[in-house]
Amino acid sequence: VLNEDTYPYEVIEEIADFITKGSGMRPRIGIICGSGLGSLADMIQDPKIFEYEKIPNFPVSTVEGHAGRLVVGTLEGATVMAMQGRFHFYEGYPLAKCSMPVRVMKLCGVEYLFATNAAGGINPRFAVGDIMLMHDHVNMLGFAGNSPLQGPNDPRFGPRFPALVNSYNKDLINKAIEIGKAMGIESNIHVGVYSCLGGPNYETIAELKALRMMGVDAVGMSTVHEVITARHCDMKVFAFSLITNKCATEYSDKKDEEANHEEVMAVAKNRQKACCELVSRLIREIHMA
Ligand code: NOS
Repeated sequence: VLNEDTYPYEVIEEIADFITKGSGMRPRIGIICGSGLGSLADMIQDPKIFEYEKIPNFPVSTVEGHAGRLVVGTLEGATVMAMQGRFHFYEGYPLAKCSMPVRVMKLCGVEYLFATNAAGGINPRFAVGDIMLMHDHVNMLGFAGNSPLQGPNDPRFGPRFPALVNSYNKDLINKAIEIGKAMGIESNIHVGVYSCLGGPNYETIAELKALRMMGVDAVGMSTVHEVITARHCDMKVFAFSLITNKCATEYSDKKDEEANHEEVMAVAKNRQKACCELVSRLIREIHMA
């Protein structure tokens, strides 16, 4: 019987086999769709769909705006698998469980992880609807002694003490900047630092001020544990935040400065076309290279 919260190599292998056999594919690129960005997976051609509840030993996602299925197929000629619905710490799952699907991707053959998220903009230069290409992160959960890599290390995935400098692939960031120019949205594209908090509550003003002082540009409740897991097993990582709201870093009585999930979803819906184009063009470049 599987202990709910530990996923031995053999179990991950079983899940990966289920997906590669069921789809007849070994995908090369893995995509994680952020809140409201599920349409990234809708671009996939000849999709084979696996509902999370039908995948043996897979968690189910509980967040509004996340469908809860894996979509395997081709995009711009490349074989891809996309998670429509990710797992967050605030759902009550341990981090290792939240990022377990990244290991499934690895054993399915994935070399590149594309992680996307909706995030609050802390950098005052960011506007709602902008895209921030992640070039680094501050792992607040890690500061607090939590990591998806806690517990016994299985060297078949990676080393006990993985380095995380240069986690965000520079070539892919540069390519994405060029694509942004070609799309005519360069003024809406930034490069910055993301931080993940546990959630589900949004941040206080004092917390946002503190994050700003630490050099954080955008804040959310996801992605970092997935990136750590992906780097541990030596995947190339590309990640971006869609800025769905501006975080107030000064005290004010204005109600409209409070973050809320409806706004997050609405902005994501509005901007998903640009996000889809960025992702598909970048995948095309990887596939052609
Ligand atoms: N999200 C945010 N998380 C923290 N702070 C923010 O300002 C923010 N904006 C978007 C909640 O709406 C969902 O969207 C992200 C979080 O990751 C969360 O999953």
